[in-house]
Amino acid sequence: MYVDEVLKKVNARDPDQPEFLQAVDEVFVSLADFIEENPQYQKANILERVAEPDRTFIFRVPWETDDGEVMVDRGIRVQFNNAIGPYKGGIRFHPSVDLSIVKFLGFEQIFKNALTTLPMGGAKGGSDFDPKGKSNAEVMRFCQSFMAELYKYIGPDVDVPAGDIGVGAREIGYMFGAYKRIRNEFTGVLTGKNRDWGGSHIRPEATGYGAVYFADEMLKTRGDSLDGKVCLISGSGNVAQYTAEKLIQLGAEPVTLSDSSGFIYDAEGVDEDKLAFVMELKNVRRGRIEEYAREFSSAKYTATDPTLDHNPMWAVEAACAFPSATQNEINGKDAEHMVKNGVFVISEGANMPTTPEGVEVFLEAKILYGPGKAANAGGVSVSGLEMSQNSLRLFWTRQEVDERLRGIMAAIHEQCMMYGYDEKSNYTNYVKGANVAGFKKVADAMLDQGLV
Ligand code: NDP
Ligand code: 2IT
Repeated sequence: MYVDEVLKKVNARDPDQPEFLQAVDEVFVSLADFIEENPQYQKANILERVAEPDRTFIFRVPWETDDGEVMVDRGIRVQFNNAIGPYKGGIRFHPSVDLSIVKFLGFEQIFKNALTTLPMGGAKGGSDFDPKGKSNAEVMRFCQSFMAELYKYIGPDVDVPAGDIGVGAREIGYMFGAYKRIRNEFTGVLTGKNRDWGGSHIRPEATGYGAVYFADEMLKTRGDSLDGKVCLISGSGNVAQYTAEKLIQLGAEPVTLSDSSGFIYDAEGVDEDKLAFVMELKNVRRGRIEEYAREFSSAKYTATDPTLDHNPMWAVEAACAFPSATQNEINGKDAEHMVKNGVFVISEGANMPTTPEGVEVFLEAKILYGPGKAANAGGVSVSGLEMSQNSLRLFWTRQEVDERLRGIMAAIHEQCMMYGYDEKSNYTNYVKGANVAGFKKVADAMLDQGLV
């Protein structure tokens, strides 16, 4: 079969890129029926073309520590596909970043961006630089060195990066300053900028808010709502924080948060005041989530145990889960624990947080499972709205952007239903729905534009 043949070729070409191959496999397998029913895609060999990036840049990033030590990190930008708009996607700074990670994220971004209804192609970038424990001056020097090379490949109509793990407002500020100086132009070349100098209202909140709006849309199909629901959240960074904020506003009760060292379980729930503590802890002092349990006696901290074959956080009794840390943080065993302990709504704030075995468990249990490329598309959507505002040279109000974000998440949900709903079983497979809807838009654009 065509899908299997292409998968074999992609696997043979990059056998050392497990995350990338995992992402491609998930998308292609769920496209199999659609491709068979629509032979025009096979005829133009769209699958093989869409799995190969337009181009990849890998570059050296030298910088100096405060002590004068010379460091060398690696920078990567993968421009994957620009069939429906300029390349768009975040930049990740984390020691685990390599070509496989950036390609998996860039590949996902193609279809995610297509779902947003906005004109954006797919890209991703990053570095194995670890911002943890670095001074502001060190982070600034790194960002300036990173941009001294990246500026050659990006531009407001070419490729517009943004944040991801380890890249927030601070890093975007330093990178924007460096780009502006080198190019002597003030343009919307990056999104996630501070609002005083070109950023959009709601961009910091967008991924978390969007993931909650998506969960709300899924619940509505069962005549249910988030009100009163106990929720698990992993991570404690940008996405986790604003997921918690919106959940609290909607009357739900987040009970967990985590970082790479461990997780907290707060039986009384994370409320507004406790969340303010987390934001100060993580965004200003850049401390560890363990401190939460020292501050609030209602909470218990559990350190990460690498010898376990599961994460006990996912075994906490709850109705909803918002994985918001990193890829493959939920394995098959975790997924089984979740389903057994009451979780029936999963809205993925992170990119590919569930392993293929875990996804299988969720789909078989026929619960409301919203995969990352649909559920976390709110972030890049408001990035798209930031680009629009930059082009218009004006700012929309907070309320206007939030309404647009709500509308976009509802539109994404509708697209998932269109291609994922099965009348016979009365069940929506959001994985299939998101993949087919995102793919169709990109593939049709590729057909229109010829063999390029
Ligand atoms: P942040 O850097 O703000 O926060 C990341 C959080 O996840 C931290 O709590 C971090 O803990 C934890 N984490 C990161 N890597 C690991 C790891 N290998 N193991 C365990 N925990 C880890 O990033 P974001 O909140 O922006 O991103 C979180 C997820 O959401 C990512 O998957 C990202 O790709 C995705 N995403 C982000 C968007 C955005 O707009 N920012 C948009 C769409 C998706 P620690 O501090 O210990 O590392
Ligand atoms: O994974 C993602 O969608 C992001 N990190 C946000 C990308 C963006 O361009 O806003």
